[in-house]
Amino acid sequence: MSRILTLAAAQLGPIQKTEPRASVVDRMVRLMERAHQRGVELVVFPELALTTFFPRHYHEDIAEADHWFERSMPSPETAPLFAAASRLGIGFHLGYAEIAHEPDVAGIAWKRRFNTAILVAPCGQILLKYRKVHLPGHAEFDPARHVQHLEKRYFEVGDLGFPVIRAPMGKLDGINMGMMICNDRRWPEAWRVLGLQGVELVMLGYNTPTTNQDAATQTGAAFEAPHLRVFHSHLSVQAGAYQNATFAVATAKAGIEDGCELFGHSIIVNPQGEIVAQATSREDELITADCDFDQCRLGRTTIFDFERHRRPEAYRRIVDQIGAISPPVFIPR
Ligand code: CDV
Repeated sequence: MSRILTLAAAQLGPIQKTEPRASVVDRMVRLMERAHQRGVELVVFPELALTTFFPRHYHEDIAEADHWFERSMPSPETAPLFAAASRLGIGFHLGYAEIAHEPDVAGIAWKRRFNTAILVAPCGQILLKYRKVHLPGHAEFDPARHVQHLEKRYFEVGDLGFPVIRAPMGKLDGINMGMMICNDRRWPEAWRVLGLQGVELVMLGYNTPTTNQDAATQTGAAFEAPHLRVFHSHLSVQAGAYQNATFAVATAKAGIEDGCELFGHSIIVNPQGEIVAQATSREDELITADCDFDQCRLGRTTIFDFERHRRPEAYRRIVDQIGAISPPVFIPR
């Protein structure tokens, strides 16, 4: 018997700095309604889906950026998403900036900021929360850059690891679902930690500029052609899905936002690493696929049967070391 779930990536076109949350949420509800008409059971929205990608904007006082963050979920502004989910019987994944008042590792409670994603069941219950681990960019204003990328200024490194939940979704009794956010998709370690929990569906949102701004500052970085930006994004998701025998939904924000171009190209990928649906616009766009989760079985019982073939004793460097250490120069006898 097949285990089919109809999934959607709900790509969002640009959200300008001035667009109010209520208008964005309204766009998202429209996408959920279209998803429902197409029989979708789970919708994946992008990273920081409720606002412009604000880490491109510098605030000297970090507290001035607080208006980009959510203090509760749901909130009066996001409640229509939860209401639409329960009215339409659809689960959803949402990326947003989170302010949490929580103790840190030292046990001291303070105001903390994370780049967060949640998975919400059709009944409105939050099933799973993830906080972005791999924060790209920089913490201080960089005058050499055309566009800032201040994720390291506005967010703490996520403290929830890479969790997976097994829960009912759509007509399925149980499916193993995990999340990552944007830059995480480029790190095979993130995929494998999810893979080691038997993940069958990885959901991720992204905001990726068409131009590599780090390279654009000419700080010694080489040129990267714009078409390679899409290639590397897809390569990462397709490889991660294949090597962990999982479906993946990667949903973009797209188009020209506050004068900065985001490349879009949202995709749904099967456990063979094939793209089964791809967005073609830079607007709000819904792409869907009927995904048979029995397709996860082939990889995980053959080439990627972890129990039989993994050799963790040979992987120690992955956890013991952070940066690369070259071997000493070979000296011929
Ligand atoms: N939002 C992101 O994490 N964006 C990064 C960019 C900066 C390279 C990404 O990996 O797509």
